[in-house]
Amino acid sequence: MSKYIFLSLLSFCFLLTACGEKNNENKSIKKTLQPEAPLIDEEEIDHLGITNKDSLSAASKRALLWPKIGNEWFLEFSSLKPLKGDLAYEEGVVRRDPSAIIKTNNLYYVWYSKSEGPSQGFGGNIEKEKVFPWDRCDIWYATSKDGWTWKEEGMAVKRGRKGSYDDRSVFTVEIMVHKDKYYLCYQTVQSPYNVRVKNQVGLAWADSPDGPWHKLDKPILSPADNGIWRGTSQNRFMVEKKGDFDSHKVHDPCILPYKNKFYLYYKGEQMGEEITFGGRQIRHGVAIADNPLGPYIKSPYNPVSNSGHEICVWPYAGGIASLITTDGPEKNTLQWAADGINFEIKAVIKNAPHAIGLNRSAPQGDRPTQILDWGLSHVYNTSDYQSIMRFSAHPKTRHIAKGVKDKK
Ligand code: AAL
Repeated sequence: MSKYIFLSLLSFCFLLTACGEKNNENKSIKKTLQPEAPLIDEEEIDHLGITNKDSLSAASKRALLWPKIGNEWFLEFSSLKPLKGDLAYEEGVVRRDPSAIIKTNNLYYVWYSKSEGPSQGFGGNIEKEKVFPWDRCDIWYATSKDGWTWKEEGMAVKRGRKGSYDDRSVFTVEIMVHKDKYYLCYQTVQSPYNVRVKNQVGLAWADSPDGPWHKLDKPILSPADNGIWRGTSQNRFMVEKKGDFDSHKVHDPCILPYKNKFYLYYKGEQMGEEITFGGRQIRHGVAIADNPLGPYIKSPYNPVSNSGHEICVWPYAGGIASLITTDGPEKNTLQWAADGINFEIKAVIKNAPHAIGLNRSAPQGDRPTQILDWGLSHVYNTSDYQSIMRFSAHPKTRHIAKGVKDKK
């Protein structure tokens, strides 16, 4: 293939990739890759360490298509540390999926899923036993002066009456504070908890972080209703039609006040989920409301991620930042969307903690990842029992050998 044809193709690929993007970094690459001179930026060739620009490997061709981004989003996580007091690991008890941490009256607050006893899976008696550690949970909360030693204060939101949409479990909670009111959004499941059960998202509000919590009568978010199961056996992979990315489950809800509206980010699970070249098919969506209590309308741009797991989002520089972990081809990336919808990769990271509870009281500094300096996560102490742990992270912009002074 002649150099001209290759570069034209490269430009075309780039234009497809970059379609709709407005940032300057991409404009400069676009300019670089257009067939008119300069065809390839010599500085970029040098930066990427390309030996011969007339013999580009597939990897070098891809690298030339990358947007030019700095390393200000790149960070490293340290190992998780155990908490003290009531949130230290307790055998026989599940405490998991911590909410964000808020600080009020000089106290940190966190909410989480809590249940007791082992899980039997779907092979046991699903009417009586727990199918997952997050089955038969209620939402509890704890407070702390220093973020290390926590006092469990009690239950915040309990499962609903038999027959209600949240009668089986309420779990994986997030907190939002807006205009002196407190909002908890969380997952709900109605009995029986079988593998085809569809879960929803509930919401409760209060005038104080200590409650009392007022639950809404109806869920604020439900799965898309456009998938079709094949047959009647309890098999979630057998479908006639998969439906939207969230046709089976809406998980990990998190509401952010944004642009005078309320953006409810969530994880979708699709009926007939497959394992792809990036692992599980998991994507995130957003539903937007004018009022914190809803109604929440799903964005027509959903899904807004093609990878990820638990939602971990925060406002930054007028847009929304998102940590994408665990599943899909873009797992282990930090992403940012100027409009809260169109996310772009800003850094590729490793060892991101699961189920992060962000420290929303962190100072709003210049660094995009300042909110990740410390926060909460959970670990599997055993397959039955999980406990909440503390993570920390630090930005990394230089690589320095031991004993060498950094003379930047
Ligand atoms: C987590 C979350 C949701 C799921 C379960 C508990 O990783 O995605 O909360 O339902 O696992």
